Amino acid sequence: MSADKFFITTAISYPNGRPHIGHAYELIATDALARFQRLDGKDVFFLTGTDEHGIKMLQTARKEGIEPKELADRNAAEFLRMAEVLNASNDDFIRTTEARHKLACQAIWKAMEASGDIYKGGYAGWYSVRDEAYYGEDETEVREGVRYGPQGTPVEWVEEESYFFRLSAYGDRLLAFYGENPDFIGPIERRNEITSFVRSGLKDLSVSRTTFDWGIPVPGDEKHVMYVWVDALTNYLTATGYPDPNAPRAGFWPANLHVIGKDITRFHAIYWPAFLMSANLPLPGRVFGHGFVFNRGEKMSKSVGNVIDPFSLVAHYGLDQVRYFLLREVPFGQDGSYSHEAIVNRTNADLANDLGNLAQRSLSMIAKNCGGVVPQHGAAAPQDEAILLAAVEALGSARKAMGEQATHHALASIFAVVSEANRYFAGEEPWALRKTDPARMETVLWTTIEVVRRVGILCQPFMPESSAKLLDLLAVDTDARTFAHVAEEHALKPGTPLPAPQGVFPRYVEAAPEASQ
Ligand code: ME8
Repeated sequence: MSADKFFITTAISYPNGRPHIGHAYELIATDALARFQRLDGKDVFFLTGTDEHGIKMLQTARKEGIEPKELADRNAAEFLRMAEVLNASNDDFIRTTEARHKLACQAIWKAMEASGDIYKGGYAGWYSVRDEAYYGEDETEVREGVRYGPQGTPVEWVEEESYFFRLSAYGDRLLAFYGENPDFIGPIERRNEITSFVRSGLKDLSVSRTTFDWGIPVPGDEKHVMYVWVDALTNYLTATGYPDPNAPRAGFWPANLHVIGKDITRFHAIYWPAFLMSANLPLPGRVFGHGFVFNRGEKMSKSVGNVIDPFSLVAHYGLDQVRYFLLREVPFGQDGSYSHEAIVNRTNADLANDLGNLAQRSLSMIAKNCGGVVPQHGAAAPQDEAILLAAVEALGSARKAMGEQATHHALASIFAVVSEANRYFAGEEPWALRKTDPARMETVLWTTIEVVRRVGILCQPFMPESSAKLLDLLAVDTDARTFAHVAEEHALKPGTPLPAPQGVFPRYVEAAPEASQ
């Protein structure tokens, strides 16, 4: 039997600038979700990429005096590099200027047209260049002589010939769909916002532009280019090989989960399902709108420079430290902020002290007292059984949490076991047992490193590189690291030689203040 398919996506980023911490945050979280499903036995397709058309790209390029494609090439390379630096496990990286994407966009357009949902009209309205969206007069307000849209960006009156999508016809169908699929939009706050927006009535949507040509031509009427959101949303289909039903990845549609930021929920939870309904295509399983991360403006080390840059953040604190911090500290779905103190605290308290020390102390005792091999274990005492069981049960809790995109809860369950294992280790005092009861010492050490093995497997989606190092120290085969291997029958075998112990989670040490001149 083939494994269940799981198609997960990030939003595709605008490459009109370099990647920032928000992009890194979304990619890291989606990567953890993708890795989790892979380790849980799913056949995962994880997609990310760049959204390269539209007026914003054109305007930035003009300002720099270059062609938009040149701007896209330059910055897309930075987004690709970010995916590498963040150790993202994406299976594909889509750029909307690729030929495969033009095919898909024109195909979905024709399918919507064939359903009678595309018509030509004239458009006049309040347009925000920044949001690339038209707003109704009632959604705008004038402050100090300037009119602003609902996102706080300036709007201007624009009139053009335009194709429209009959979005107004989809309100009832969307509401029925949300009703039947209560998990379609998460978290719940987003669902409520979207539902009440749809209830208040939908207007037809202008879906083409004639004022510029940096986009995908409308089939049959090439002086129009598609509205950038029709183009952008279709990327998810393009990557599955649409419209070719026999493409190798065709079976991945519909997507299971679109991970996006909360500011673009409307596009993903209203427009996208309406386009798909119109094109007679199946709808994605879930759209999750995460919160925003902000820099609270804490003073950072001078040598770091601008820490909002994800590259310097990773270079300074370490990749897995940044990944752990973002996934543990910020409840996924809510806004969060990061600060030097908070990252250092998580790095030192949870990683270096709790997990790192537990592994280091137990493994160095084994190196010294048990001949550097996995120790023997006698009959398990109730406290041994309890901690071993807790490590298995953490998988269930983490699975439930990750099913709801609650990365912070998943990590909390895993690290609760780490804390408990530290209490167990301290309470059993294996160093004292060395003289009084060496057999019991071995059992305690075995139990401890077996818990570390289980925890190490569970930590892989969040901290892939450090978890791999931890599992290497326990001589766990690389093909014995899936979630199925958390189970007792895959426990460490006494007598297995272990490599020399090494620290996996270094403490963050503050640099000495720079000498003032
Ligand atoms: O919106 N914190 O692109 P984008 C967290 N091209 N997430 C943030 C963030 C922050 N400070 N700033 C942005 C677009 N994001 C479109 C998407 S999808 C078919 C097209 C998130 O580069 C943002 O919410 O502005 C979005 O999910 C992603 O980063 C890309 O943002």
